[in-house]
Amino acid sequence: MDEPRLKLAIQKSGRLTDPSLDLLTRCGLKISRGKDQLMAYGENMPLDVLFVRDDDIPDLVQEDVCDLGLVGLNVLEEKRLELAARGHPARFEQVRKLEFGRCRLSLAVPQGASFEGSSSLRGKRIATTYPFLLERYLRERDLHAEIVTLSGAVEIAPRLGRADLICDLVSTGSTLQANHLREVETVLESHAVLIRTPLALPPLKDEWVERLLMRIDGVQQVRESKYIMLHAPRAALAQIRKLLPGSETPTIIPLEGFPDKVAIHAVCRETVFWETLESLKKAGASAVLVLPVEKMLV
Ligand code: PRT
Ligand code: ZN
Repeated sequence: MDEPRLKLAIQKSGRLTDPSLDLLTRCGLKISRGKDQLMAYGENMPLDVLFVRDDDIPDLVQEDVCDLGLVGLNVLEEKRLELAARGHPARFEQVRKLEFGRCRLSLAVPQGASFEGSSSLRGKRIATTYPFLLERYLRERDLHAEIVTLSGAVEIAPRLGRADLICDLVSTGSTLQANHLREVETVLESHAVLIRTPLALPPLKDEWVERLLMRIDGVQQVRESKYIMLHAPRAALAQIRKLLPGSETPTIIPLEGFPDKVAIHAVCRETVFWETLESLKKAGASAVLVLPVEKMLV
């Protein structure tokens, strides 16, 4: 019998596509994908990738067409609230928070318009493509406002007279600025997430989900990590250990012929800045080497 294959949905073409493919490649997946193909076959794992619109990803897991999906938290939470409003429980679970696709769903008012906290929203018309997230935000604050649901181009709604303010995704803020809008409140902090079906999977599929999760953890851990090697006077050991960013248990090695000195090897899980190296040197460190970490399994 053929080995059962996992199906993972990712965005076909958009902001999440490249970082999603990059994550999968770093996890060791090799896929063959023809141009415009909707599905790619995993050559070295029993995992196939489906390329779809991001809005369809939660539905594909919900309907058990896919076992896994990579999608923005904004899309996921909007879908969860929409399902709840229709009396359906969500059939997807968030299993990992990912380090890409960062943005925020924010309220923004026309520059020059006054805004004194969320009570200023009372009775206003707010344009958005996220009506359920906005409705929850207003309900939690006991505010009544009119939600104008649009399918796109939200940022021009105030200028067209369709709304008083907007609720839209922001990353750098340049789109708001170009449209003379001012960000005033955050409704949701978002990032990409990995979701899976809550249904039990056959053992072989389950095993591959676990392996994929472990690899994703490894990939995310090494991103900032560096391997640092240096020589230090024994007397400065305590001080130098304190200077190593995000390192728990460095390896201390005696140096042949130098009883007063040791070599220190450590994995630093935070960025190692030039300032850190300068402080290490001041504390007596020499022969400092900082190396990238390619893979990590803890
Ligand atoms: O075709 P499909 O439906 O798949 O794509 P899409 O057009 O719906 O999505 P896409 O590719 O624009 O975004 C996919 C996901 O990326 C979103 O659901 C978010 O989770 C995440 N993301 C991260 C963003 C942004 N940053 C972002 N800046 N999604 C959209 N934007 C838009 C925003 O709507 C606004 O128009 O970019 C503009 C603002 O950007 P700044 O940098 O000017 O603030
Ligand atoms: Zn979309």
